[in-house]
Amino acid sequence: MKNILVTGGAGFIGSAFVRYMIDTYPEYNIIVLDKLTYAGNLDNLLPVHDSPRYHFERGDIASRETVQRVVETYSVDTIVNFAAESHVDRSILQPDAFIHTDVVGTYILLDMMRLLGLERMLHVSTDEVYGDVAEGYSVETDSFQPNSPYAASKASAELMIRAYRQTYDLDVVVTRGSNTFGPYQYPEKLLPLFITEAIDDRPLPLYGDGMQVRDWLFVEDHVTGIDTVLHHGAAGEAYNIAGECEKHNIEVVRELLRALGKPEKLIRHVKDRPGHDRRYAMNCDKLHALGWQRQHSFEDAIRLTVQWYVDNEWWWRKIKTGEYLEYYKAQYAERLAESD
Ligand code: NAD
Ligand code: TDX
Repeated sequence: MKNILVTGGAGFIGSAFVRYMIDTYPEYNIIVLDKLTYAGNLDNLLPVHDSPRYHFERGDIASRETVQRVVETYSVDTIVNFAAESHVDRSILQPDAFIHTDVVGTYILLDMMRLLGLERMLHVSTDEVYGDVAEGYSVETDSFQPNSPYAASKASAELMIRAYRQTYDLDVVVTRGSNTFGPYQYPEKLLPLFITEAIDDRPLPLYGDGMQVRDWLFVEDHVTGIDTVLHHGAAGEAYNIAGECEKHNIEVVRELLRALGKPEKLIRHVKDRPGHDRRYAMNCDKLHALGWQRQHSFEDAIRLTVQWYVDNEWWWRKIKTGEYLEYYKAQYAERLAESD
C-alpha cells in the first residue's frame, strides 16, 4: 500500500482521516477524489494543503471515466470510500442523490477495483444498516433492517460489496461506525446544528420526545478505527466501530448547552422524523480484538467540539447561507412554527 485514494475526503470524517494519514504515515501518498457537493468543503483540507503527499481531484465516484483516470494518474493501489450522501433528513426529502452516490458510486468503485486490479478497498458504512435495536447490541453478522432511504442506500452498497467479494474475490473490508461528532462537521447533523444555533440563541428543534438513543463516537476515534481495519482487518469482513457511549438525545443537548453556558429553554420539541429509529447500539468486540480502543471520553470530546465551533465561526458562518438556508427552511420552518 502506497497510493491511497480517499473518496469523499473533503467531507467531515473523510477530511479527518486525510489529516490523520498525512501526519501519521510519511510513506503514503493521499489522493482525494471528491465531488464537492454541499457537504464537501476544501477548508477541511487546509491543514494538509501544502503537503507534497496530498493531491486533490474534483469528481464523481459514479463516473467510471473519472475513477479510471484518477487511479491511473496516481498509480492508486488502495481505496478508502467515504463518499456518500450522509444525512437521513435529506434522504427523506429527496432520495435520488443517495441512490446515485451511495449505491451506484460504490458499485463503480468495486467494478474499477476489479478491472484495474487494485489491492484493497475499505468501505465506510454505518450502524444504521442494522436498523432500530430495541435491546442488546448489533453484531457484524446480524441481518440488515434499514429504515430510511439513507440507511437502505448504505445497506445496498454493502450487499454489492458482498457479491463482488464472493464472485471476484476482491479484498474489501467494511467498517460500520456509530454517530460521529467533532470539528468540521456540516451543521445539519444534531450536534453541529444545535451548537451553532445555540451560539446565536436560536431555537433547537428536538424531534419527538428526544428519548431516542444514539452511540456517540468522537471523529478522531472513528478515524483510528478505520486505520486499524485498513491495516489489520481480514478481507471480506465487516467491523463495528462503536463509541460505546449510549445517550438519549435530550441528554446530549443538555450537555452541549451546559458546555456553552446557554439555557435549556432554547429546546423545542418538534414533529418527529418519519421512520425515526429509536436506538442504535453495536457490539465492538471484533474491532477490540484487532487492538483498537477509543481514546476520548464523551465529556472531553463534546467540550472540545463545542469550543471548536466557538473558535471557528469563520468556518461555519459562510456555510449557513444560500442552499443551507433553503434546506433549513424545508426541514424546520413548519416544525418550529407548529411548536410555538
Ligand atoms: P459528509 O456528508 O460530511 O461528506 C461526504 C463527502 O462525500 C463530501 O465531501 C461530498 O462532497 C462527497 N461526495 C458526495 N457525493 C459524492 C460523489 N458522487 N462523488 C465523490 N464525492 C462525493 O459525510 P461524513 O459524515 O463525513 O460521512 C462519511 C462517510 O461515513 C459516509 O459514507 C457516511 O455514510 C459514513 N458514516 C457517517 C457517520 C456520521 O455520523 N457522520 C457515521 C457512520 C458512518
Ligand atoms: O434537528 C434535529 N433534531 C433531532 O432531534 C436533528 C438533525 C437530529 N435530531 C435527532 C435525530 C437522531 O435521533 O438527533 C439524532 C441524531 O441525528 P443526526 O445527527 O441526523 O444523525 P442520525 O440520523 O443518527 O445519523 C448519523 O449517524 C449515522 C449520521 O448522520 C449518519 O451519516 C450516520 O450513518
